[in-house]
Amino acid sequence: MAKHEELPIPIFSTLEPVYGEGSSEEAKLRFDNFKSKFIQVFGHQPDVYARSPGRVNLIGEHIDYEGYSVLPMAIRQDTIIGIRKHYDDSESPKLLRIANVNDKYAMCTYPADPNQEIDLKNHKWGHYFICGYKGYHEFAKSKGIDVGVPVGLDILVDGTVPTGSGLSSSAAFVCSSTIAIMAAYDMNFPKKEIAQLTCECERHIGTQSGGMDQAISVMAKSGFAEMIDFNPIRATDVQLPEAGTFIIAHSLAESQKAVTAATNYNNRVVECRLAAIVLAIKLGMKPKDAISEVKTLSDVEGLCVSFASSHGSSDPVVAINELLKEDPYTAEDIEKIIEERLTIVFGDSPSSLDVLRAADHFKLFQRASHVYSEAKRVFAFKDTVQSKLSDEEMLKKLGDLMNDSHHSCSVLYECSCPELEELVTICRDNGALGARLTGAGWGGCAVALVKESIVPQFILNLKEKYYHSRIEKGTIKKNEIGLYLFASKPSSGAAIFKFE
Ligand code: NG1
Ligand code: MG
Repeated sequence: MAKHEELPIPIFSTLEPVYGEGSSEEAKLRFDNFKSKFIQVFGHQPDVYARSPGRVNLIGEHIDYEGYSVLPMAIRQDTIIGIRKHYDDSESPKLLRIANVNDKYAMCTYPADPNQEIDLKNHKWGHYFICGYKGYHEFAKSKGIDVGVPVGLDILVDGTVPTGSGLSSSAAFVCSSTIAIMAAYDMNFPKKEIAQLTCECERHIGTQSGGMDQAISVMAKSGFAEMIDFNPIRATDVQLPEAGTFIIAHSLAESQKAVTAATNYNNRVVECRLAAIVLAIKLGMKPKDAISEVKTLSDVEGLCVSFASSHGSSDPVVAINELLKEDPYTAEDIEKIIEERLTIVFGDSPSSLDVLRAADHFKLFQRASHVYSEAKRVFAFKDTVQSKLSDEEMLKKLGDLMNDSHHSCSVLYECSCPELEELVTICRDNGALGARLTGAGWGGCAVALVKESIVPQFILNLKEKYYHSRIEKGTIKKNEIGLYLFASKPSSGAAIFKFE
């Protein structure tokens, strides 16, 4: 049998395989409304639909772009895209018209030219579709597939993943867009290729993302979390313990990664690259070679073996304790070590140059400590899940790893925020075995591991201790609470729907 990741995106003619027997009434209603809206806006039905889910990352934060494995699961919240090609297209210029089921998002219109530049200075919600559009055309070109002259497209979007929440609404949107475009052109490819492609697509928005979100959105399997490895992308099923439930709770602080990229997400990517280069040099590499060859902290791990002969350990955490200083580095400090100007090192990356302009120091020790220790926690988490420990012991150990991960994100990576700190503390005070921020951080959601038997009480307590005051202040409405606080089971990955 072909491996899961070698299979193409499944094509279904009914909703049940994705939304299940029980929840299919709700899903049917959603798709009926979706179709009516499509007809109302464009005067026709869509040719084809694609869906791709959001995800919650259980452990392994901010390490995917450093080449390390992560452990997310897909959630039921997703993005649906309906798409229709203009067959007899006399319209000029040819346009992509992107509408949303939610009136909050006004229709966006773009030229059908796949080579258009995305205007990153003026962020529009439709840009995420264009990421998929550009990316698909680049991919097709690289495979020698002739997509033909661009035609107009009508597109409708319905997303249920809360935005800016660390649950990857962006990847759900980019993946469903890319898959819808691909399906509109009657094409399909192995999931692992689509995971790689959609990751590259999302970079068009200006974040130097790793590939976790797209990989899980495309490759998820119902009932399993997945261990995602990179280079090449691979997914391994991880069966979670039944005695525990993962609760997702939104801090209600929105993290706008596309807007604040230079000061947070891309800043960390640049700091990790610098830490990797400096470490490689300290481990004996020539500065010139380090600059050209070392891209991520995982690239340096092999060099630590040489360090073992003098220091008795090849653990990169031990190496950085010896070789990097705890005080922040200035640009000049680093330039002295690497014997090159930073603007030259990052000359081919405009978004990194933005980071260099915005930053006056770089915390290389702290960022590298986080990445190397977090990478180990992912394997410890997977080993614990697969161990023979009793339920009690297993959940306790998983909870401890989640707490350690949060501590590292908060103190070493500095990607938490006061609201997340408050929320994580409340989770732990109310019986969570572990709780941590999930996704990029700086706002968004926490994920808590809770014993199955206390789930209802835990949710009640969180409502009272975190959300009540926010309802009183008018931050959210009482009837919206279920959007921000819910238990989550691992859901299935991307799918195409073609109804008769
Ligand atoms: P969120 O903020 O949940 O979309 C981001 C990155 C991931 C990963 C996490 C941190 C994008 C699309 N996703 O996730 O690749 O690096 O942060 O672990 O930028
Ligand atoms: Mg995102």
